[in-house]
Amino acid sequence: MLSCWGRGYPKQTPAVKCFTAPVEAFSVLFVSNSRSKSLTQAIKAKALELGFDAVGIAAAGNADPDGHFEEWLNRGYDAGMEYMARTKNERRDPSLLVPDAKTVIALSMSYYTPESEPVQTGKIKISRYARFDDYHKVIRKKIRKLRKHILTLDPQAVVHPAVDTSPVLERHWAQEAGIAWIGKSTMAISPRLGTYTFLATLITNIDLIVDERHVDRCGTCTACLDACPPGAFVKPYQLDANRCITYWNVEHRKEFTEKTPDFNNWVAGCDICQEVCPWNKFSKETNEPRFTPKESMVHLDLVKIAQNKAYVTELIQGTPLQRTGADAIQQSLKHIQTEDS
Ligand code: B12
Ligand code: SF4
Ligand code: SF4
Repeated sequence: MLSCWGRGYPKQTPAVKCFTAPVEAFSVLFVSNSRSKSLTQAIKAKALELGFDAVGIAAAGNADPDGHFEEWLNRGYDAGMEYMARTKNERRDPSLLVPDAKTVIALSMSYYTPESEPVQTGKIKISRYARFDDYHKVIRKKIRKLRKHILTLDPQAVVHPAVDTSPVLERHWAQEAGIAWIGKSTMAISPRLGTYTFLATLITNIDLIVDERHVDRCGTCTACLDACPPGAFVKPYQLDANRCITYWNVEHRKEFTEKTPDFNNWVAGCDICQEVCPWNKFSKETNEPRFTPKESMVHLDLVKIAQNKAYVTELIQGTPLQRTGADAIQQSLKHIQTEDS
């Protein structure tokens, strides 16, 4: 079989065709395979040219084959993020987003900068991913350009680009496409980029050459599980958002309750499970100038944040925290200051 089509032939093609098809069909398949190969190469080259640090391709199919996502929802680990359950069918099945979906192009982009090393131990912090221009905007532009490029290569193609907010299980596709594995922290980890990466995907109805699934390289390490202050990991690879600091200080926009954990000085987001991950010694500095941390997001003016809502609104303008809002940021700071007293 391998000698017939080569290692990367799309997984969903029935293997039997190779041996039973008549000569004409054989040549059609051969042409179609070499077309898939050149399309794949062209798409990957364009993705790298657009500034992505990794690109891989997976065969589209059930995104939750082991039922982990279903279990996560059933146990209520989605906390107040009701959109996760509402869109569960689409997250599990990419063909609900692109009819006859064949492949998923998975992408990642580093946002690591050496300046983002912890400079404020014991001080109030904003998570690294939120210290600069909103990645949704930056990456959305790039995936739209990649989609356009695919349409010039194949005008019949249907392509659904997604970053974060679309109902796509992005980490699953990153692992299937071989660009990362899902670690015990649930972070997608690349051995040459670490965890400080954003993910994106394009679901398509075109046949491309698929990559090997990434193997798990966490080994016996448990650093993230041991370090998480509120104990948000129920078990390795499973996070209960009800206990995660990031859920409470980024996603939860209502008043805090008795279940709200201590924030351990994180006013927005939390990087603890990434700071302890040994794979981050392989982090690669971002190539994206719009991912340069804003000085005012690294060295926080706590008096102004606490007392001046207009200042907070200005501070988070254009960053991922704009969606969280100034009221929520001020509420989080107050929560931290009460922890300290
Ligand atoms: C909801 C959400 C959250 C929630 C819940 C996080 C979670 N782990 O589920 C909250 C608000 C807590 C959150 C926090 C953060 N998030 Co978030 N989040 C998402 C979102 C929108 C959906 C994630 C999701 O589907 N969760 C459901 C769970 C079940 O799926 P999963 O996390 O992929 O987990 C897989 C495995 O854990 C496995 N699994 C589950 N249970 C079990 C059990 C066993 C035994 C096994 C073997 C496997 C297994 O199966 C799951 C499905 O494949 C994605 C964007 C997207 N569309 O995918 C971004 C995303 C995951 N977030 C992202 C980021 C950057 C963060 C933060 C780092 C931000 C910060 N610094 O504060 C933290 C990290 C916290 C953490 N350790 O996950 C990035 C992650 C990039 C990366 N390299 O992994 C994403 C991909 C956004 C993006 N486009 O870049 N997030
Ligand atoms: S982001 Fe913070 S609170 Fe959430 S799982 Fe990671 S270490 Fe725990
Ligand atoms: S800290 Fe260790 S266990 Fe956790 S994700 Fe990183 S390598 Fe895996």
